[in-house]
Amino acid sequence: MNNSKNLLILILILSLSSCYKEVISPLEYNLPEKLAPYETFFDLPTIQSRRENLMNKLPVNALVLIVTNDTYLRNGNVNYDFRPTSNFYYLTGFDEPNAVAVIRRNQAEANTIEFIMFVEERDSRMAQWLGPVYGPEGAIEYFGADSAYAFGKFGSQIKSYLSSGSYQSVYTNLEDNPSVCDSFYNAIIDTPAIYDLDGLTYDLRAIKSEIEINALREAINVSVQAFGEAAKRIGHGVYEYEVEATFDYILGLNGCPSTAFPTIVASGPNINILHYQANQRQMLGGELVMIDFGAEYGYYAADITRTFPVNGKFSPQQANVYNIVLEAHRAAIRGAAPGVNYYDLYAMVIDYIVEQLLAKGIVYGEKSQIISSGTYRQYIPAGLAHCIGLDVHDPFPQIRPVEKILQENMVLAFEPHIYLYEGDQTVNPDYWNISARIEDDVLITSSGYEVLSNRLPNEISALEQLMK
Ligand SMILES: [Mn+2]
Repeated sequence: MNNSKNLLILILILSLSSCYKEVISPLEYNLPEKLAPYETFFDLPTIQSRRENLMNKLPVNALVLIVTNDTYLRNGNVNYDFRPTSNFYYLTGFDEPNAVAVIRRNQAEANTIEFIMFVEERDSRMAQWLGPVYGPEGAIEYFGADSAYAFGKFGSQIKSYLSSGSYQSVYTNLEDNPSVCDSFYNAIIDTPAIYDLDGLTYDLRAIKSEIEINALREAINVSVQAFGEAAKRIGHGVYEYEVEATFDYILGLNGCPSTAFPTIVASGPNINILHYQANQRQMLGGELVMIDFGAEYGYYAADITRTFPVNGKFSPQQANVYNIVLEAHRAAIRGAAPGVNYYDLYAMVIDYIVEQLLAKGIVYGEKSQIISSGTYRQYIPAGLAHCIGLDVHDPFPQIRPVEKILQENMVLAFEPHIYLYEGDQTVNPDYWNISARIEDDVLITSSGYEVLSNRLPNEISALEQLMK
């Protein structure tokens, strides 16, 4: 379907251009070739070992079929920027659309793994308009494919793999790409047993390799630098989007093509919208502004939040709330180490925050009642931490209902917070719209933790200094 979409675009382009009256023929001049994957992000042995680790979890007669994102229309002839599906990228390192990969055990020798790719063919006319692609040749040369075919051959090939009778089960994320899903079901004769691939891949992705940790460090360092610039931009009368623009500028200067998620610059009452992203409001002195930003580097996501006073100085009430969050943040990170249950840290943070909110007269009520009834969720609506990686909310394996165990080489964003909504009768009105979140990115090490974003301060005096 994508091939036909591209062909339609090509025909449209050719029909609009008076130069081409003849049948499409190869170009008679040279175009740049696509460069090899940039080695900072791409390590073939690492990616091959991921495929081996996956196949070791599966029965011998399993076939893995993994698809990547489709391209999506934005408007007119313009598509949204393509970004590969994280699981596909993790197992292939390949970042073009219109691609499918098959991983299976060799029928003759079950201990060897066969990796087959279906990718867009090299086509000089398409390359003239859209740039070069790797093609099946590049899939073999750079990505370690044992064999590679044109994307359009996927249907006939998968039909032959499955009708051979050697592969009884298919592990797949087909639903991530509806057009490939359609061509799969149109091609096959008997439907095999289909299993979800995502869960298996998530378990592997939770523990980061050195190359992944380095990509995260880079994304975090760029984000820290951007926070430093953005902090100086904040002030009375400044629009939220001006602060967002500072982030985008620093990110672009550092070779990050995108943020990892839409930047949140939430001032005044907007602070209480957890994933606010309109960023259109003019901020006023005396308010707080909560900023949640993360650069994406080599497809790895940073995720950092700071809360600033718009006029550069926290009021006593703002400082009260902020310092409760800061203490909770420090205590949670101090408790992070391999073998620790995430839910134990979360319970500790809830207990501390509720106790402090009551002790300082910020909310009304009784501690055990607020906790046991779940009322605390008014003030602490989100979780304490999540993993980061190829996705900003990366997989964090759930062992049992209340058991998520920290392990060495996991990377987590810790983000304790307090939200105090305007009109909430359980909250002292002096504190309405005084909300705060502090988020830092933390590597779990063999003996404890390393705060990867620690070059960005989070205590009040240092934040105020940063804004000058
Ligand atoms: Mn986060």
